[in-house]
Amino acid sequence: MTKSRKHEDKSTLILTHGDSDGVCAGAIAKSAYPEADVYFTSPVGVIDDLNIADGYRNVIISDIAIDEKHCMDLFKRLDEIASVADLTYIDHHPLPDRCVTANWLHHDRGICASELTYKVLEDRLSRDMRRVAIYGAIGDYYDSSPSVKEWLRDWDKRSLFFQAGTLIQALIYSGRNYDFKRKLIVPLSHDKIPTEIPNVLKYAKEGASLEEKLRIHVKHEVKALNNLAYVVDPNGYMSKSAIYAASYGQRDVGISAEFRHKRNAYDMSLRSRNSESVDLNLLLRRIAPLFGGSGGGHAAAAGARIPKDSFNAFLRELDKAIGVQKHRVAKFNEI
Ligand SMILES: [Mn+2]
Repeated sequence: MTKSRKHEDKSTLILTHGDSDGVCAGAIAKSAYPEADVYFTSPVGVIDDLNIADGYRNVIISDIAIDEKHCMDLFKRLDEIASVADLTYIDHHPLPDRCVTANWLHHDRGICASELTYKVLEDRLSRDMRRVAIYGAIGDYYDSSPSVKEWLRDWDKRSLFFQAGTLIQALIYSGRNYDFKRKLIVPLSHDKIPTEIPNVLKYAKEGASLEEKLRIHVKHEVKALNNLAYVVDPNGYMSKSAIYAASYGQRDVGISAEFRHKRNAYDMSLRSRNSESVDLNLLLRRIAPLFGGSGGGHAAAAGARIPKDSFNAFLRELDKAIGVQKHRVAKFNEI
């Protein structure tokens, strides 16, 4: 009995993203299926990584955006898997227009992957795992959803924010250290508080001190156009640099750009502090291709890659388009 049960549990595979929302979503899924194998993947890597799904009877994928370029191939592969196994694909990133819906797809743009994973697997979960979902929500800036606000009332939010901030800072510091992330999933799936998990406090402290150096660097190096502020080669966390570029440049949109020699292009992280008026995903999907690049993501947080020679022209065009978008929303609100 025990043996066959174990065999049944062994047949679950979880593929998730390596950021804090992805790790929390993975831990929640692991809590629902304790014997599951957990691997980290990415929007670009997921098709190849799905090769390991062969032989599993239950496959859960969380927080992996469906990439525009590969969405048809990915859907085909996922349909194949769904025909021989139970497939649950949980995501909250914008879907490419060409994507049709499927019965294995659980999609909601309004909440983070951790909250959605908790909701999809709720029958198998302890109610306390809501706390892990809240960590993920804070990590992805999705903590003002109705459920997260309600769930927060069950906790002392000062203690919870301390745990969430510590976990998120440690995960950002750990970068591509997937060994650390894999080891973290197990205690997190048991709802162990992050400060009790090995190395979490140490990494969080290192991360905080690096971030402080970066903040001061961005403060001195930031440049501003009319609607956006940017910093080039901040040599540190890209997303945090973008946040500090917006705050010290005093603009709605902050950008950090890093030159990639291999690609002769700039990789960018963008943040909008006014995502109701300025939707970065919409802007980038339209403008980046005009400059031979690509881009997209969320309304408030996005990424882009632009060839070196078009970088300055791209920034000016984006700056102009942000102004137009803001103006339109302001006009609409007047009516
Ligand atoms: Mn996410």
